[in-house]
Amino acid sequence: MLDNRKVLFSGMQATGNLTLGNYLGALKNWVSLSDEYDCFYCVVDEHSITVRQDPGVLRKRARALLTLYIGAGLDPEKNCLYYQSHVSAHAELAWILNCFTYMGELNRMTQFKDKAEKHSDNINAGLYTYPVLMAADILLFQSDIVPVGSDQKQHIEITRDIAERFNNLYGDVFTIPEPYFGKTGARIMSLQEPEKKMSKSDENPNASIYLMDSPDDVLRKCKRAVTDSIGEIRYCEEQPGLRNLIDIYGACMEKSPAEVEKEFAGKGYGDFKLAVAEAVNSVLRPLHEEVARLEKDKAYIDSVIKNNAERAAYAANKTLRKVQKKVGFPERVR
Ligand code: ATP
Ligand code: LTN
Repeated sequence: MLDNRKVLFSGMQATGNLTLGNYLGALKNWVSLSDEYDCFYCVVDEHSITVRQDPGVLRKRARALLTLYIGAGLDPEKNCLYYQSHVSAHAELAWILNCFTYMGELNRMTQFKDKAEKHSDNINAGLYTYPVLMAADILLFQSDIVPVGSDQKQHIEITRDIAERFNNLYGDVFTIPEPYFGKTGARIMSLQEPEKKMSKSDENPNASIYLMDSPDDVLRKCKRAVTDSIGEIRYCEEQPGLRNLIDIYGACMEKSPAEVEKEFAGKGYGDFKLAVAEAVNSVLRPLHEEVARLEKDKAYIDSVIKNNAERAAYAANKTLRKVQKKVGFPERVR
């Protein structure tokens, strides 16, 4: 790109339907940071196949996710929005970085442990080396910051460790990235089990609010959200369900937990849940309208996919070539 703004990279998997947690923990921050940085927002479809996918469904979801990026407010003229699988440098750098990552480091990754438990019939090597591909994503673009939800903290730390190890051996090849966790919404919890994060792969449909849920679905799920028998709207550890609803309301309405407590002092849970549903719907309504409009414009989305993949490949190949040279691969004959 033309200027010397700092670089931002982030990505989301095209698995399952996106939840409010993905929006408040990631996408919303992406939009607010997009003016300040030179941004690459990737649909990480290569990460998705670490868990078995139906090919047709994956293809559809990847496109829906890219459309959602634009619908949420990321301008594809200003931000590079693309599919990971369209830029072969991701997989190529991941291979090299695999050779600079220790099994001991990967053994410590909690996401691997969680996913291996969940998919015990398919504990594949890709699932195990998932963080190395993620490191390649980030390091390819010499990224300065990576906005993610707090569940990705460990993956950013291993990325930094791999980059530092490589730089110590070969000189300053990679920029060391910093994670960025938003002020609110960094960890939205399940509506049914508020000690677990809201996840798009949760089997209980009442546990998660999906970004494409209708206003009625949102209202029903908020009404059913697990709370407690204390009866006071307070932001504290002993009331995890309520605390989560306060986080959701606060993130949607741009208010701090203290402001929310004050606004609802003396009110009952029923009234508060209605207000949470309305706040969520006020965020989802414009998103639904924009996505519906974009879905009709197939040629436009196709042109974004093509142009942005070329832009991303150009930037990524610069780093890849440098790395290949550093590790001793023979130069290309022109
Ligand atoms: P899964 O639950 O299927 O593993 P996921 O919902 O975590 O997937 P990802 O594509 O892995 O989805 O994550 C996309 C982004 O959304 C990441 O930055 C992640 O940190 C963030 N994120 C996911 N769930 C939440 C949540 N409950 N609260 C806040 N941020 C979240
Ligand atoms: N593991 C991430 C998705 C992801 C990502 C990335 C996020 C893959 N590559 C690079 C930031 C930067 C997750 O959100 N679960």
